[in-house]
Amino acid sequence: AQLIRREDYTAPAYWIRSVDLTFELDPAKTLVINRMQVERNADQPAQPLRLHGEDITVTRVLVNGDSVSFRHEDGQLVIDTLPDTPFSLEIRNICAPDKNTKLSGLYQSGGGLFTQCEAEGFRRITYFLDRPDVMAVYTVTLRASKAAYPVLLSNGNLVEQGELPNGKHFAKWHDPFPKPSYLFALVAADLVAREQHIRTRSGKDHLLQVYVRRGDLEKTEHAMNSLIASVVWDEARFKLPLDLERFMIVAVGDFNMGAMENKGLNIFNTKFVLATPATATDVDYAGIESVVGHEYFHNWTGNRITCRDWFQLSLKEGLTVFRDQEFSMDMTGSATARAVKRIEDVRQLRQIQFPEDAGSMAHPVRPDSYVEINNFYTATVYEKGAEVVRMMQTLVGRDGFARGMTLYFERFDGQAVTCDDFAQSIADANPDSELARQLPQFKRWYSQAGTPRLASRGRFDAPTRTYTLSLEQHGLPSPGQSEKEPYVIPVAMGLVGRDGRAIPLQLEGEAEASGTERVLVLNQPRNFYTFVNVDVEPVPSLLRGFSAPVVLNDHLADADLLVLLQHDPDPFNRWEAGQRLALNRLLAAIGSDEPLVLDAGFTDALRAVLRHPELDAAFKDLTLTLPSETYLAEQLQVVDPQKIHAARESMKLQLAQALRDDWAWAFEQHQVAGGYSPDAVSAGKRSLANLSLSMLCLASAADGDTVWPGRAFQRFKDAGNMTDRLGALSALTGSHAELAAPALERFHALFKGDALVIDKWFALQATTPEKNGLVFERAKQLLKHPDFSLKNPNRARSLISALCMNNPAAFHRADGAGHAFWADRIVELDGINPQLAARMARVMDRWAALAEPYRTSAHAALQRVAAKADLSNDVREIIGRALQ
Ligand code: B3K
Ligand code: ZN
Repeated sequence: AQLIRREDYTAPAYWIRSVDLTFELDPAKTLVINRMQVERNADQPAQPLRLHGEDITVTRVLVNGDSVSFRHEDGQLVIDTLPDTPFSLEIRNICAPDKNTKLSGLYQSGGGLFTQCEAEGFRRITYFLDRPDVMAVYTVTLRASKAAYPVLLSNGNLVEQGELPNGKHFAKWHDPFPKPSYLFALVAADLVAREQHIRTRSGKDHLLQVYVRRGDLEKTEHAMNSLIASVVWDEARFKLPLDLERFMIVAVGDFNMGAMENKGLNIFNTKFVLATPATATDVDYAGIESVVGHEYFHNWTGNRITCRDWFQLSLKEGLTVFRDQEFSMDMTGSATARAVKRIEDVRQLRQIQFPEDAGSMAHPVRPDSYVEINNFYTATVYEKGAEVVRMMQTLVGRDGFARGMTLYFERFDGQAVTCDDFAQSIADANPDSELARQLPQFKRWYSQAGTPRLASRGRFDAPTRTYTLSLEQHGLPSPGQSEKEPYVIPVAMGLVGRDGRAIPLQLEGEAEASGTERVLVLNQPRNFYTFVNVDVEPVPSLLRGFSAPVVLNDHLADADLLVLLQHDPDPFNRWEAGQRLALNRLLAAIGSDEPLVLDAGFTDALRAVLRHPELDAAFKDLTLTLPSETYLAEQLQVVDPQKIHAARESMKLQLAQALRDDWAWAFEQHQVAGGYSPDAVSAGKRSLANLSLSMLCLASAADGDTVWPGRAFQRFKDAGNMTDRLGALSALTGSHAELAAPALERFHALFKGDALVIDKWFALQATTPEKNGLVFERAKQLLKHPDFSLKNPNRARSLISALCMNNPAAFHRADGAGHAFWADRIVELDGINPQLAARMARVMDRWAALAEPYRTSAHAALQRVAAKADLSNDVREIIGRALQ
């Protein structure tokens, strides 16, 4: 395993201008004929041509029609003697899709053949310069049995199709846009398509298709609607039109991640395509909309302009996540629903990216080195990368950002570029902005790892009627980076009076007050801001909308937080104040041996939110949901998962009991009548009703009352949609009700054969709040369930990741059995699918912060995995970093 460094980048020694691929498709033995037009890169010294190749067998190599000698070196195919002028290179090779359990390259799923090439899967199909800065025009001919593979797809436009002898047929595709090999795709399978013709603003007609297995067609309506909405949105918001006559989405049941943006032929995990009200939850519907959007938006941010090298991954991923977040927000149609989406995104960031930034895999948004690039498709590259783009938008404004995007496409369309190129475009289009003035310093967000800490102190001076705010930042050390330079941090803020009034803002030196909210741009280790004409001591509301990905300590007392919870005009900070009140109490309980006893001040405040006549149901749901165990762990130097769990469960129960009548009221008030619609308002009502039901079942369990579990069971049976059915089921499992077991059994019987729903069945059981170790025992039994398989990534995740990642108290056991279970699964899975195994191995990133005895057993488990001789590079890199 070799460490690849960003600073070692050199341009390729050869360019491949065009590729003509012919596939004789067969699961056991697929023949690939690869004809390339190649030329030397005149800017590089003359040298042999080294082509990537992995798990494939070459049968012949021709240069300008003549066979040439070649050799293998470091897993590459090397040709030493080549003409100086452009030449044609033909390579024939063989691959075996039915043996490909890694699901990278060409593989089999459900009887069909599919590809996944990002990041380095194309080399598992044929020999190539498999790097994103080599862009070629592809022509692809697929030949296969017509009965087994009636549908033959590749990128671009269909130019020819027809019959062949022996029951075979063929299809020829041409993609006019030069692209890197990671965007190549082919599909050969027995599929059907939902089709939709659309006309874009320029008057051009386009064909949209969503391909699924026979029988799944009625589950594609939402995906198609999401695709149409994506096309319309990108054209309206960024003036980026659909550039292909045909745009296809194909769903596949075995897939390593969510979806893939192959040019014109997106390949999706079925999870992000298939939905009916009876089988998919509101969260699934929202996920489909956002992933369909994400992949579609990649067509410009990723495909038209791609990455020069994989260190620049956030160039396309951070930007495209930002775009899909904006899309989802714009789709909600209301200001509060936008805020709810923002809260959800920030929760996700804190839940996954913050721990990543604090653990063994911490890396900058633009990493400096990697062993296995697949290990760097991380929350840092994606979600923190999106926050960096969002900060740019905050600094230049929405219109300024749109101008920057336009300039970016003017400069770089059709090229493979860097994060610097992007940031420079946004700055150059806004020369008078704070971003342009401070660009080199701002770019530390790309180069420094770790979540910056921001501390604020306010001082009110009554005689001078001034309020002085000090903002202080510092970065924590991360692997390979002990010192951090100050960042440019946009801090959106306002001052709130204790009566709830938003105070007009006037900084010292300004002629008059203007507005009640502004963005302070912190760029020193410490900056001071003095507001004048302030009559009474205000409560500062800082980092509104989470304007920067930092951990803020504002030193606010409970009384201040209560003011913000009641009055902050910024819904994000209003939610945050509620979370902070809960967090303070939980952390106090975890740090002491006293049992947690909830005070009336807190429960009354939450009751007021729950009963509030104007707040949205979705907002109430988020505010009344306690901070997760993972987020709590993030606040602690030494993490005791059992103590965290006990404290949080205790608070949940007390909240359930204290607000009992209010939960009952909320449950009744938030029933959604009529047919199912996944819109934000209905979804918000359902989530609040389901939370209420869970709380009511919890309270009932504590005092032996069976009315609410009975109602939950009834609702589970009668539910008209999956959101309510699963909500009721989880109210039963979450309260360890006796009715949980029969309900689970019934659920399984009802949905037997629907893989995505059975995934939910596994995941629900694996994430049930632990009680007496029984949840872990059940998860272990489920390993032996006939429906369980490690080979299907969704299924493996639904049990293993659900338990190890999303159920800390079931996983971190005093007897170490959870850690041993993890080690066994990683070793087992590594032999099948290293990429997936490496992803699951990440649950140990933060093992060193665990309290004893968890720390010792985690360490032992890591060492057991490390001791395995033939570990993949993927898993070895993760484990190696954890043990460093
Ligand atoms: N670009 C792909 C991710 C590929 C992951 C390879 N290990 C999906 C996406 O981000 O849209
Ligand atoms: Zn992406």
